[in-house]
Amino acid sequence: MTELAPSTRSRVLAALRDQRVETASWAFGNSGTRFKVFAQEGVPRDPYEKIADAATVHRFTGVAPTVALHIPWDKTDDYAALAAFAKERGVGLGAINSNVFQDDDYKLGSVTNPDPRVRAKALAHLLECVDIMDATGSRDLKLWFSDGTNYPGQDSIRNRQDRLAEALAAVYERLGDDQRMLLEYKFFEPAFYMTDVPDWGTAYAHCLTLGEKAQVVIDTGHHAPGTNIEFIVAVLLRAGKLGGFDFNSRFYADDDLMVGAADPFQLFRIMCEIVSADVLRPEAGIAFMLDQCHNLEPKIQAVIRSVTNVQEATAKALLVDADALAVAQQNGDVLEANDVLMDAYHTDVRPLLRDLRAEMGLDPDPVAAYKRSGYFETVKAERVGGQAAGWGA
Ligand code: AOS
Ligand code: ZN
Ligand code: ZN
Repeated sequence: MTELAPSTRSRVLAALRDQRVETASWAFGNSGTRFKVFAQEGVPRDPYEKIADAATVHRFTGVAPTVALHIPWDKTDDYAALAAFAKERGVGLGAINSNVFQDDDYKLGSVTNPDPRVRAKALAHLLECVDIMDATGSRDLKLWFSDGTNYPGQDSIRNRQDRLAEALAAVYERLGDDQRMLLEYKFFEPAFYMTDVPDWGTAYAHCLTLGEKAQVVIDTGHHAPGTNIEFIVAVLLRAGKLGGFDFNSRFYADDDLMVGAADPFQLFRIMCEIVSADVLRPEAGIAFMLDQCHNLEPKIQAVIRSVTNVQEATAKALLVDADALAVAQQNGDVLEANDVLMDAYHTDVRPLLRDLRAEMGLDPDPVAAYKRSGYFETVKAERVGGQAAGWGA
C-alpha cells in the first residue's frame, strides 16, 4: 500500500477502531441445508455456550461486542442472568430475533394467517420478544416473516397486508422509548408465489406508517440476482429508515455464506454508501449484524473471518478520496470518478488492519491467534452433543 497521509491514516484507524459488528448466536450452532446438517465438534449446547463463542470472536477481533439472540432457540428462564454472563465474558446481548416460522400452526402464515387464532399466537410471541428485550436490555427487535403464499388465489394479498399492518402496530405500541423494530424483507422462500414482506419498498411503507421506532433491515442475501443493494442503502439512509444489516453472501438464493466471500466488491459498495453518509459510527444507530450459517466451515473461525471481511470492505470505503470523487462527479468525469472508487477498492488494507489490531492490543492475525489459543480444543472436549442452530435440523 502506498504511504497514507498521516491525517488520512489516523482518520481511517479511528473509524475502524469504533466500528461495531454484531454476531449471531445461531451462527455457532450446527446448521445445514434441507438435505443434511453436518454436525461439528465443540458446538454450543445452550445459549450460554453460544455467548462464550461470540465472546471469543470479540476477544480476537475487538470489534464484535454484541451477539444477537433468537427466540426460542436461545430461550432461557433467566434473561438477566444470561445478560450478566455475557457481560462477564466481555460482550453484550444485541438484537432479539423472533421466530414465527417453525410451528405447524404457521403453515399458512403467522401474523398474516387467515385464522385469527394463529395470528393471536404469533402476536403473543412477538410481544414476548419485547418482554425479553426488557430483560436483556436489547435495543432492537428483528422481525422476519416467512409469511406468503404458494399459489395465485391462495389468499387475498390485500387482506394479508391489512393483517400484517395490524400486528406490526400492536408490537410497535408495546415498544419502549429506547427500543426499535427492524423489519426484514425477503423476496422469496419459503413462500414461492408471493411473500408478504418481499422487498424494501413494502418494509419501508409499513415502517413509515408505524413511526420512527420502525426501521428497515437489509439482509444482503434477500434480493434477486443483480439487485443494486447499495442503491437501497442510499435511499433508506436518505429517508432515515435504515435500521441495520443482516450481512451474508449469496451466490444463488439465501445462501447465508460468510459476508464478503461471494462478492467483496458489493460489500465495498455498500460500505461506501455508509461511509459517505457518515453513519458508520455506532451513535448513528445502524446495526451491522451477521446473519450466517456455517455448514461446512469451522464456525468460530468463519465468524472471525466474516468480521474481518467487513473490516476490509470498510477500510477500503474509508480510503475513498471523497474530495477527488466530488470534483470528478461535478466535472462529469465518469472515468475519473470510477477510478477514485476503484483505487480505494484495489488497495490492500490488510497491513493497515494488522496495525489497527496491534494498536488495540490484539494479535494482528485474529484467526491464527484463535487457533493458537486452545479454545477450540477445550470446547471440543467439554461439549458433547452440540445443538442444532434451530432450523434444517
Ligand atoms: C431468514 O431468511 C432471515 O434471514 C432471518 O433473518 C434469519 O435468518 C432467521 O430469522 C434467524 O434468526
Ligand atoms: Zn436475515
Ligand atoms: Zn435469510
